[in-house]
Amino acid sequence: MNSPIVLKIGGSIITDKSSAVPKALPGTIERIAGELAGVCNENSPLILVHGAGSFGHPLAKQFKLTEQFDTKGLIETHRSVKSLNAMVVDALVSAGVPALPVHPLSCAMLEQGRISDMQTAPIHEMLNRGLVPVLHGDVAMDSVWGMDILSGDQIVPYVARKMGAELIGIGSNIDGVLDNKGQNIPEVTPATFDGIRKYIGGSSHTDVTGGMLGKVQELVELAGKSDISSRIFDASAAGSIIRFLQGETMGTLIQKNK
Ligand code: IP8
Repeated sequence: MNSPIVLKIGGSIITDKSSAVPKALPGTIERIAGELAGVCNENSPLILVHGAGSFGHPLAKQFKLTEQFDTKGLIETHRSVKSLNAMVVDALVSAGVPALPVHPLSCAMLEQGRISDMQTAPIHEMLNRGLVPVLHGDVAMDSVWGMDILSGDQIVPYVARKMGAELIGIGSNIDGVLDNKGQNIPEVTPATFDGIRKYIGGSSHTDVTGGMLGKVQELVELAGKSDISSRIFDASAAGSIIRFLQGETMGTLIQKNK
């Protein structure tokens, strides 16, 4: 099997993140499914991860899920993100992509908010069989805290390492990492990260998992301890996902020190 690509589509792309109640953007979900249908084949294995957007963050905030265990909050938030995942998987299957849902709640264990164990054998076998596993930001059980939020931003580097991926794509609603003048920074390495972290913001909407800074931090850490590069790009424009998968230089590349 060729090395898989792990692609995360942000919740800000597939949902209206400014909404306090779950609001999907079906047209965008269909557009992305169509783009993936055009480029997916058994020679280029793909693992898809999507964010929770307005299906997860407002509920997580309402039930204070980053601070406390809450049975109703746990159940309602999982049901909500699962319904978004079903929309994404349904759109992919309708477009001809052999996609299957993988719910992190059911296969990952956390210890103080970090993944301590994740059952990835089914994902591996799906890839072997030409299927596209679709994971998502979720709630998960935690051996110390009982539960916590598991961001897709943490799932992506974990799965990339376990599955031997060499490339990660993060489709966001902005053009990668921007400096204090709003200009794109084409490349970030562990060595340059400290100098630019002050420019990197959180999210403009309700986001319990750290926005852009949270993403970049995860990916810089990964680049520091592996050969895995990540590209953060603007996935809101039509054709952007195809261009990323075809290897176009866009957004910000995060890679190890030169
Ligand atoms: O949108 C967050 O996942 P993310 C998951 O990938 C929840 O950070 C439940 C808010």
